[in-house]
Amino acid sequence: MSFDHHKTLRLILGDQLNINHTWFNTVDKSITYLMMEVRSETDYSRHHIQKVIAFFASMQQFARELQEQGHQVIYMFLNDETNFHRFDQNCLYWIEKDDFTRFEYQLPDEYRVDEHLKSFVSTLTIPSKVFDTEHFYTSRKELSDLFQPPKSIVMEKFYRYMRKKHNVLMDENNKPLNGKWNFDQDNRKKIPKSHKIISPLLFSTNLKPIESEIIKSNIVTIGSVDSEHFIWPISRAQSLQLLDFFANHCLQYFGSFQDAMAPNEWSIYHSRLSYSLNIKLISPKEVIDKVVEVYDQHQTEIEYHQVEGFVRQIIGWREYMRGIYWLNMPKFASLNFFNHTTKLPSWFWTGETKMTCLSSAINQSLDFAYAHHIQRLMITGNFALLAGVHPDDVDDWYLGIYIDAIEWVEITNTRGMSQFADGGIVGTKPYVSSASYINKMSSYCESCYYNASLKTGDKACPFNSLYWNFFEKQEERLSNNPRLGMMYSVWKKMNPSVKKEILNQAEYYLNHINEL
Ligand code: FAD
Ligand code: DLZ
Repeated sequence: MSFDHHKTLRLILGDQLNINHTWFNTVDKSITYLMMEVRSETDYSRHHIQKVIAFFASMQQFARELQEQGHQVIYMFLNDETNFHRFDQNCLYWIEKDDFTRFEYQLPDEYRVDEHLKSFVSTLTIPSKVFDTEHFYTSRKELSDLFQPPKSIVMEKFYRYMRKKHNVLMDENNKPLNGKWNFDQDNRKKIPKSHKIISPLLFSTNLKPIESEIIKSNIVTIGSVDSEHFIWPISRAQSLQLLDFFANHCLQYFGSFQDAMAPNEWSIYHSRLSYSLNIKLISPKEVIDKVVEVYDQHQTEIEYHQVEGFVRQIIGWREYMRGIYWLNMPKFASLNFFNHTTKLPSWFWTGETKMTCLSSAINQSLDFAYAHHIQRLMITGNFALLAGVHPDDVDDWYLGIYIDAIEWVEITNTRGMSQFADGGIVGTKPYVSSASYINKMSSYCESCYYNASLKTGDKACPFNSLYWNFFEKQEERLSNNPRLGMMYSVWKKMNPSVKKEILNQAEYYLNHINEL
């Protein structure tokens, strides 16, 4: 029997489902874990229905696993009578009701929630403590500490630092395997007509009861779901199964087809591990270790560039974006370098557009709460930037629609990498393209109403005129960018009457944006 009268309440957020956290190493009856389904989180953005279901299902499963291990858990369901639907008020309710003498929580990944909980604990009369989530390779400040001004923060340099520090794909002389850090030039293949893509591993969990609760509480969501056969992993066991499937079946093609796109192929060889990673059902180290292990065992079948390309996403881009987020929030969330003001076209919410690439990327996002990186960047993101959509609107769409969307990784990718609204914090130039890139990397254009090779006329692909229009309009802001010099010189050399026709075409499309 314990004579310690301390009673500790520990909050676990919906994206903190790390069963390997040291918190859970020992069962301690003086500690109670608190998890809650709350409207503050379901309503801060209009989320995809699959995202809300996935979060609740994963949280409920995690609570069950903790209880099975002997931990004490309070789980507040969405429609519980006593649920104040805010983290602070629910915590306070339990602290007062059950006489807790300490409050503890883990560092939230999102600035909004971080501020909320900091403010909450500052009002408490009992001691509180915050713990690391023990998930990421890097701390919140590691990236910014590494690149103190006047050094600029360059992803490639950070990536090399991470490879060395964590000894990933390094040889015995501490040099990168195969003599080079980055094999990106091998990773730009279109899918050959003869190539049959392996079907993705989909789960089939019955989550109908959770969907019913969400409907009952009138939460406004987007997209569709077959909740009796829910396809996303919602437990650690399923997440590990998906990792295993990726490493054994998809890794060998990952790099080659990383930038490829095709209608009706919604994930190609992408891992679809972002949801499991972001809610911490699995750790980035587990993913890296598994992938490197499978590569080591199958070096004759798996080319090196396939693996390097994947490793770069996890220890490079993912950790880099987290560092960028904590260095630049909250000001990052209001940056609008181009002063864009256009509203997002209405068909972003329905998929009803004649452009096959956009219709495919948006429809699959509505159907699966997922699009792979190059669709997010070079189809939907590219269009929104060329059309001059306000970054708030673009962020709102990305934050809601994807199963993996949590602000730290959504906003840095959307406002930063994709919309260049940060003026160059994340990338050195805007990611925009005309139809020729889309045609090169996909088979979308083959079945499109528009013609990828036309710049003007009824059938001209909108990406073409919008592309040149964007550069023309942004000349003051962009023409000094050394990476865009060649592009500006092509535009300047173009026949003035052709240029005028292109700009007129763009204006027509922008004026009829909802009808494209
Ligand atoms: P894979 O292609 O299999 O890559 C493996 C893993 O690498 C991913 O699971 C992810 O954890 C990581 N990764 C890859 N690219 C990035 C990147 N650019 N930044 C951070 N991590 C990366 N990712 C999110 O997790 N949440 C988001 O809300 C999100 N929003 C995005 C918005 C835009 C406009 C863009 C261009 C990208 C966004 N990304 C986001 C990054 C990337 O597109 C997704 O991580 C990826 O598509 C998830 O699918 P996957 O797991 O199959 O990835
Ligand atoms: C995304 C999400 C949703 C939809 N619902 C909940 C919830 O009801 N309870 C909860 O604890 N977390 C939820 N989340 C995840 C949080 O928004 C996330 O933990 C914060 O944004 C911190 O990153």
